[in-house]
Amino acid sequence: MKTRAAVAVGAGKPLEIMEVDLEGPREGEVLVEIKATGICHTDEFTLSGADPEGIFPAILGHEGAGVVVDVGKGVTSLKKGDHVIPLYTPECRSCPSCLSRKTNLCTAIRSTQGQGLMPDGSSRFSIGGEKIFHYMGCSTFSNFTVLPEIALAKVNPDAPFDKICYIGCGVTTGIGAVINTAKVEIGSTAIVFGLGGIGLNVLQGLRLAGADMIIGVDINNDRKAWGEKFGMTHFVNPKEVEGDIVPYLVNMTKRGADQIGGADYTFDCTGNVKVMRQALEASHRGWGESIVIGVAGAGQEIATRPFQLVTGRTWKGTAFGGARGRTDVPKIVDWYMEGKILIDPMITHTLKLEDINKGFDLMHAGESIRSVVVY
Ligand code: NAD
Ligand code: AHE
Ligand code: ZN
Repeated sequence: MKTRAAVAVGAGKPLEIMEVDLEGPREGEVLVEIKATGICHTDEFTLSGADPEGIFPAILGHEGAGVVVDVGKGVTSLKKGDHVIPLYTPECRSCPSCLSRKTNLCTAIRSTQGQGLMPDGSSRFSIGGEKIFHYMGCSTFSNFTVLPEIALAKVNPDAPFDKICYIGCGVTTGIGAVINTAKVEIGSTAIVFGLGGIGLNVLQGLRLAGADMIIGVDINNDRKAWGEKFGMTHFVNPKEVEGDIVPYLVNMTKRGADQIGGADYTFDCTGNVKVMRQALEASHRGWGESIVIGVAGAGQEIATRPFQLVTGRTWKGTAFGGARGRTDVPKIVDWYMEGKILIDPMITHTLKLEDINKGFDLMHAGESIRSVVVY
């Protein structure tokens, strides 16, 4: 069949809208009509050429929602008409990682996914017989796409596609980082670095978890008002702080008789390795945990004095907020439908596929929180 898609033809080049050939689902695979897709900073990261796994030409996009159109042989958990959210972190429930119960990082198809291919090592996308690569196993910048059954979460059919697509990455990553990875307790203090599409969801996760002091840090002053909508209690713009921001934040979080300072939990939602260091060092001596969410480019490394860890701080990372997609994503959709979490205000722009490059421009300019393409 033919599908309309925004194709990433090369690093740093605008996406090109094209008619692409799409082969139907093979065994264990599902054909999905994508109804809406968010644009995440990770799409921009790969398009920029910074992603060591980036390959071109590819169809990017990993934050979608849609409807099952056809299923391949052997598919048992999904049928035509089901509403689904694609999962870049699948959940096979039978690989050593899934069975460990210690991680959400299912390994069933990770190696082919990283090569832009389906689990059998081939691509379903092509133009004139020339292969186009899949991306993060999802390729939601195509109106129709094929995914493995284990990479689809079946969700409430009443939920609006143009909002719940955001649960395919940003919402789940931010809230999950708080609940699944950090396991934040009531009354905690927290600092969130970067108040974009992920950071605001960390804020709303912290509010849900009952954190007390929630400091937001961003170089864009417009993000102060945004943070306040989602539970932030204090805002700091590092550009307006004289000297090192770490002692400034430690001082702000001083509590108790010893007046040591530092937050119980800190989160990097910028992808900047210098900020990751600041986040670790602004966490509390003895027990502070710093969660790395941001994704940094090829060749980038994090550094700190080992003393920071010797004195009891923990550096952790999280992918997809530690969520087990097929199990947790339907529940997060229900939380949205029940009004427990907010999504609508964060979707600042809705675009047609033809205008998808505008979504990237808005992100670069710091003008959008989330742009969503509706097919
Ligand atoms: P975004 O562009 O919407 O937001 C980034 C925010 O960081 C912006 O508000 C920006 O002003 C702020 N910022 C930039 N530099 C800063 C600095 N030096 N100090 C403080 N703030 C700064 O991006 P997003 O969609 O929220 O994604 C954030 C990061 O998370 C990206 O690196 C993305 O690739 C990554 N990500 C990771 C996962 C995961 O599973 N680990 C999932 C989704 C996104
Ligand atoms: N290809 C990159 C890795 C990028 C990365 O870490 N991706 C996150 C999801 S970001 C979603 O917006 C992730 O899931 N990581 C776990 C995994 O298995 O990729 C690189 O640096 O090579
Ligand atoms: Zn993402």
